[in-house]
Amino acid sequence: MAHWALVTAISVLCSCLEVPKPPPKDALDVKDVATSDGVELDTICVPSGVEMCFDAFDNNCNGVIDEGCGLHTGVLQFTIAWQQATADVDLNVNGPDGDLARFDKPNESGLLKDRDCPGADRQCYGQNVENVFLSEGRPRRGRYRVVVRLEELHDSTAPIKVRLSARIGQRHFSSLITLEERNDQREFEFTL
Ligand SMILES: [Ca+2]
Ligand SMILES: [Ca+2]
Repeated sequence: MAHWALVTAISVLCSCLEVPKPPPKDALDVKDVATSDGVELDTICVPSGVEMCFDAFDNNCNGVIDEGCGLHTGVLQFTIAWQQATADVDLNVNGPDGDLARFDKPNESGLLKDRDCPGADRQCYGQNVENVFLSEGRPRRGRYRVVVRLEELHDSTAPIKVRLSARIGQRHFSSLITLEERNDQREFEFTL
């Protein structure tokens, strides 16, 4: 009995002295970034105040874009915003498997899209934001291709200025791009 009591006491002691595991190595190391010619990409977030909604910018630099605004977020997040109410700009994000993030269900990479603006019935009310985020699973390594494209001007006047921000783990990327005419697009590639 004394032996078992001793074993129990040791195991309790050991559980109390358990050394915490070191934090996992950052699996979201960004190995490479590429953009269309002439596109500037900021990689340092400079706080400008409290978070503002629907500007696709991490104003408070907490690593999350437009939080508290009804958008979904995740350790991967790609967001665009533009001012002209009727212009139709699309955010197309392909995961490492080459599959496009859609609305109905997560793609092979776990990416999901949660807004389509301006929307058929103008349901975005002039607050034009599109957002793609990691909805399930761990981020897959590989190349994420992000395309921002001016689909239709409708009665808006070109050029259309679009803010793109991306959150990749702890990394921040942001770019203000100018789409000059219908079908004009800019591309970004983030390789994890
Ligand atoms: Ca934020
Ligand atoms: Ca914001």
